[in-house]
Amino acid sequence: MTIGSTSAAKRDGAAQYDAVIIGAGFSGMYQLHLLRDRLGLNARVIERGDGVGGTWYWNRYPGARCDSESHSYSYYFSDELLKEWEWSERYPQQPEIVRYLNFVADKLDLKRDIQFDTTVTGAVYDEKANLWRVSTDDGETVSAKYLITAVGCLSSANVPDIPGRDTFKGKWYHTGQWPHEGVDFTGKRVGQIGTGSTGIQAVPVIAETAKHLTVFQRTANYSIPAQNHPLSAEFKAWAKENIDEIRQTMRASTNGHPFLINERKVFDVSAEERRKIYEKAWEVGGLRFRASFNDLLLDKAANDTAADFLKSKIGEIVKDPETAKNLAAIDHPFATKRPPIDTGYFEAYNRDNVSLVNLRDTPIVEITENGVKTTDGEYELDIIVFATGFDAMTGSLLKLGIVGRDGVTLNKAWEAGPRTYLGIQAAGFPNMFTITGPGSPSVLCNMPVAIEQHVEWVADCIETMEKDGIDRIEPTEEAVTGWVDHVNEVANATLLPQAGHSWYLGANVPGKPRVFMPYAGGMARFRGICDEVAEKGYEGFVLS
Ligand code: N01
Repeated sequence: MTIGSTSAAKRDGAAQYDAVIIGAGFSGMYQLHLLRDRLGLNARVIERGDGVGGTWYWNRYPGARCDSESHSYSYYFSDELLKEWEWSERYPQQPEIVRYLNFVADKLDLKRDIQFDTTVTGAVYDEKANLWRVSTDDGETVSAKYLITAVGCLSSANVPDIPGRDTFKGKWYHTGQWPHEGVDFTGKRVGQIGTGSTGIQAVPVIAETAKHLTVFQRTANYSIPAQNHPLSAEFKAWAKENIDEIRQTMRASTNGHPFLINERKVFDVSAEERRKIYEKAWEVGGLRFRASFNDLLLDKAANDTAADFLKSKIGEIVKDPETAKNLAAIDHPFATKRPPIDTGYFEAYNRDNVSLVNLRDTPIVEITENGVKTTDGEYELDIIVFATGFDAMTGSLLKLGIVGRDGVTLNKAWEAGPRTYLGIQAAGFPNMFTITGPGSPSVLCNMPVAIEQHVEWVADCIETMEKDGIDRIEPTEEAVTGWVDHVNEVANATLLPQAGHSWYLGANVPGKPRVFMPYAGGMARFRGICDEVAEKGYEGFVLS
């Protein structure tokens, strides 16, 4: 166990806190700042890693880079932080994000209240004392009135249980648990399983040094060029001079990005004009492509036009016709799975040392001691990279060993799928807040925007409770059911559920209940709902 500073240890000698926060990524750090520095509460963060960063602390795979534009991938609660920090590229690389979060942690003096290298093993609600008893892998138990999970949505690695995996004589790695010292691919035969956002970022970088890279693709994917570049001095100055405007745009937008979705519809324009719009969006690059029209996720025929455009680009880039055909054999509407953005992904298949295996035609049978065996034969490998994603949104929460009122575990309460009110609380778990929990916009949004909203809402709620002498807050079953229904209703009004194998639905993890987890009603709308709930005296919650 490492306690950030001795002053925290002394002050916290009684091992009883006002709040325990689990996780020291974007969410946990800001929550600590607000509870400690604004409300004057005694809060401790417990963090598994030996540094801040959360998702970005663990995801050190080759090519790891954020798909949000750097000037928007920042805390916007402090102009001072925004003015002092300088991003170097349009999209920040993982090491730069970790440097940024360390800069914030140091600036706000957060580390003294973060307990690093410590894993939470259980969190049990003691109804009599109205305290959460949080135990950790170092044998300690601490108590707190408030339990705040800030464990991230994509932090529980999904390593598929492919037969024979443990017999493999080479090395294997999951992208979300990447060795800190890095992996040397020089002269190695590498196999990569998975072509989601992560895999698509990793391929071109691994290909640069590997002797050969074999990519095992189960579901073909769209990808849009990131068009990454170093930020100019003019842009950096513009971003610092227009903080209010950028903040306002991000807060008004559906996805929390610093651009709005165009209001025109796909069939409002001619086919020729549409082609020009898509070409321009392709050149601009990144997630802005999705904002070209406002009905891409609402109307399948409209979506087909974007899908056809993106598939045609694959055909233009990839020289080998068979590889191009397999890469473009995409079975879901555009953006119904999180659309990856890339730097040289499709181009990498024109290299002599990169090849594609279409697992839909020739599925993996097993992993052998020498490599990966498909129905078509064995691929001999020295290294296997699992870019196979995460047990998203619920995986990390359900590993915490949470037990609520009457001894009911969170795993039991959510056995048919997660059930929250506003993504922030579950019935039967008083004073437990789940930052960016299932039922919140989170992963459908530029994460820092979603995080700031949730963290600030929780801080305001706790402030009200402390001022008014309220002991407990918990949603009613009725409010939870209403919210779960609303989350389903807004998702079903879009094309999103049509990607039947997406992690939004939990479909990537065998046995996981199929429930559409994030809130698809838009970040701005969600913020309005949360504000209204608070203004109406926390409607839907029981305060006692
Ligand atoms: O994971 P994924 P990811 N056999 O689940 C395949 C965020 N992110 O780590 O589609 C063979 O999307 C699976 O195939 P299929 C972003 O939100 C953000 O790439 O299930 N293949 C798929 O191809 C993203 O959406 C940034 O058929 C198997 C891949 O593995 C989320 O993280 C950067 C398999 C997994 O794709 C997750 O992305 C990177 C098996 N048994 C990621 N199991 C930012 O910029 C799985 N696959 C912020």
